[in-house]
Amino acid sequence: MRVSWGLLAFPAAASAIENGINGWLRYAPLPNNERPPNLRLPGAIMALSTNKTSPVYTAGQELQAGIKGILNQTLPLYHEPDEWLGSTILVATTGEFHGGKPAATLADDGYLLHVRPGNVVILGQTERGALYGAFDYLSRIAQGRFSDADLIANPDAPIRWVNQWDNMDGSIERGYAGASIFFRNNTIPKDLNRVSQYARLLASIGINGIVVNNVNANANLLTDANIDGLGRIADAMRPYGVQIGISLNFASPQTLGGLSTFDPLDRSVISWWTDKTNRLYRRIPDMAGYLVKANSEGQAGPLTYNRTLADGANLFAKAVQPHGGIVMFRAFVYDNHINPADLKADRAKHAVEFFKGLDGQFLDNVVVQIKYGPIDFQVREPASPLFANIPQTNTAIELQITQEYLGQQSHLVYLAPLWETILNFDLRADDQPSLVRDVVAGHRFSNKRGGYAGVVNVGTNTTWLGSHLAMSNLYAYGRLAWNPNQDPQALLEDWTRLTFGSDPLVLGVVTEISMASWPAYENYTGNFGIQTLTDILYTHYGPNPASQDNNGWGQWTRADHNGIGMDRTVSTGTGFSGQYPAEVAEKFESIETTPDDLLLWFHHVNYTHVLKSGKSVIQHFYDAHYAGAETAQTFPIAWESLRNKIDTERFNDVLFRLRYQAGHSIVWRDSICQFYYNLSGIPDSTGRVGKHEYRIEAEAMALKNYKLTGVNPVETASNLTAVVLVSNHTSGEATTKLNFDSGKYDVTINYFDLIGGKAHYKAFLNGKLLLEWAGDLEDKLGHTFSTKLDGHSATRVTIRDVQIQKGDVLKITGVADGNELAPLDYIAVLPQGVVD
Ligand code: GCW
Repeated sequence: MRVSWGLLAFPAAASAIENGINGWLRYAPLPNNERPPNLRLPGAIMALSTNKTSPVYTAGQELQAGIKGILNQTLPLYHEPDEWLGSTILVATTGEFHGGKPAATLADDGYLLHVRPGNVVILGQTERGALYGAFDYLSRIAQGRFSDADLIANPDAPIRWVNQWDNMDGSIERGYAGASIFFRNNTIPKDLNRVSQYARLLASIGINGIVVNNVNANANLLTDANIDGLGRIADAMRPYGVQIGISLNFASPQTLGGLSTFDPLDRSVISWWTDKTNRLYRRIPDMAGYLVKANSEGQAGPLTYNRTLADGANLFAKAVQPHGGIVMFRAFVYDNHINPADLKADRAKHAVEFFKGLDGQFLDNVVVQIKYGPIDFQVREPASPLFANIPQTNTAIELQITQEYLGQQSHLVYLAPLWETILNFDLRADDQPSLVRDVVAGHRFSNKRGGYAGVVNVGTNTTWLGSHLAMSNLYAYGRLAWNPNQDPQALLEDWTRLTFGSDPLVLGVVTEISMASWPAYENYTGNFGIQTLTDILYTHYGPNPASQDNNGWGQWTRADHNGIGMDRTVSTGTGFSGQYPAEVAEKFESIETTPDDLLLWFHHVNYTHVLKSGKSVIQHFYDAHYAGAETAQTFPIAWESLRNKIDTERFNDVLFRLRYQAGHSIVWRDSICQFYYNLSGIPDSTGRVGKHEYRIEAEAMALKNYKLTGVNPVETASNLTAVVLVSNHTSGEATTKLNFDSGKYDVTINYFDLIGGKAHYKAFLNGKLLLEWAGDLEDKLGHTFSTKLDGHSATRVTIRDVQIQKGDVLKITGVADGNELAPLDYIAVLPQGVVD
């Protein structure tokens, strides 16, 4: 009898401190009051597979560990039917259970769950389906849901992948949580424990594939040694049913193979790729396939040889076809040297221009992977019209879990509501309902393949994404890819219960701040579809609205003294709106029928243009920025109400980030408002912009060893000026008298925190130390923003509840470190309840 009582190394290895490593799979003990009094669990777990790499085998171990963690009951685990004749939690494939026959009601990867007291049956159509069923059952009991269940769950789409933008040197493009778990020093590390743990998280939300390296791919991935390393990655993920794929560099036959060409129709190139593919499949027989970024942002591609993008995709499709693999071919193809003076030029049009004519030319194991919007993961975009333009082609939607343009995990932005607006966007192809989610699942145009690709970019940080709260995005992504019909708030609540427990207060606060976060971020960054207004020429993080225009990247806003927005109409603009099917095109063609939230995406209007709300565009811009920043101020306060309800480690980490976000939202608000005020000359009708009655500018303080400096862009410093120490081996002081009525205030100090130094600061009131801190956000937030004084590095600390008498003296001392000259911008002395 092979009975196993052992617990797996990491599931439910309830870590002493909550460092995030188990994500939502903590299997934390369920409080007594959430357990049914007469809970009758079956006597054993029966996982019908003896193959240790089978997800069914994994499901057995996971059930055992989960039940132990959640309910503190150790059930024996068996793998063969005759080993135990009592009541069971049975987990198996339908084939194994029904003597080789799959169940007619189940799709690939689908599962059936039958729960009764003392009897649980979990059947998967595939081995991984069985594991998904086990995770579903565990999720129920972890959330205290013990009711009987009879359900069949089928995935909406077959492709539910994640992409990692990991480089072989161990860095991650647009990753904000440390180094790669897949690569180090141009090779694959020996210890792949984190890779298995990642696969476990992915499997628990129904993800069945992962592309492990950056789309800006390195040809050296294909050396024999690295192919073996990829094999080890696949081995680590296989027990969780997560198949690996890789990104290819189109020029590899030349750069790695030494051929004179990488022409996709050249015989030697075809056989080079065929050989590489065969080697890969020899080591990884279940490899999912390839992902290709070609002729985009400097990447090589077939256009170099006057071959079509379809020729390029089909080259790989033929190579993987005998192995059952697929090719995800990215539609992110555009010219990044377009002429801003050309009023017809429009990057948003490029994907359709490149791909529409190729419809029907892709082999059937090619899937065109399309970013959700026509530009690039912006805070608000219409759905890409390409979804409606290539009906004979398999498509997948590309979403970003990593928050490249959306606060880089240093701002809380719960993204599922954004994804929902895109997935529910009705393209009205042929005047028929054509929701994006039905297109990518293959339902709308009867395509066989299709689905979802989410750019995740987890790193070595124990929180995976760099922030505990950001994990709700990964969780929701997987669940939506499985079934896009689910409510983002319900998904968030599931995640919260699994991550923090079922305390209604905790649930309430996490739900409230997360659901408010995307609208707030949109409000304090860029409104009406103008894009996020991040610095697109540098790190895509802080404000720099001018960076969007007058360059070849094509993320233009066309803002000038009089107006703002891209005219993308057919009648007077770039013609982009005409890429949508007629009904949608017509709606966006006219200002009257374009929804306000996409107004500036489709139209150029004067700042004085009056919206449906009765407000002018510029006044709405000002108001939205104030409202968004005000909402962000409530996040840390709401979170603080959970002190003692959440373990200290996660409580403090989240609190630090939410306070940081509240401060940076003010930087955003002021920079954007100031920028458009400078440009338009139209004042805020309520007089807030540029006037700050509670602020004292650093340049107006008595300065010792400090000098005035400008910042770039200018609007990212209050009053357009900051101060820095006179040299990098010195310290200095900024002192001011506080002429505010006596009372209790929150004192904020706005400064800049740069890469390249950790300056030291102290704030004193009448000589008494109030706060001491360092410019070390790079450690505290886990990633670095900028080497300069700008909208990325601008930040603030807040000292709460300071008792101030009129005439008190506030002094800040700064000690330089490295390149960080202890920069200061201003202080604000805020009466209780006042948002600066
Ligand atoms: O938005 C741009 C990102 C690049 C990324 C590219 C892409 C991986 O800034 O970092 O490259 O999109 O999606 O290919």
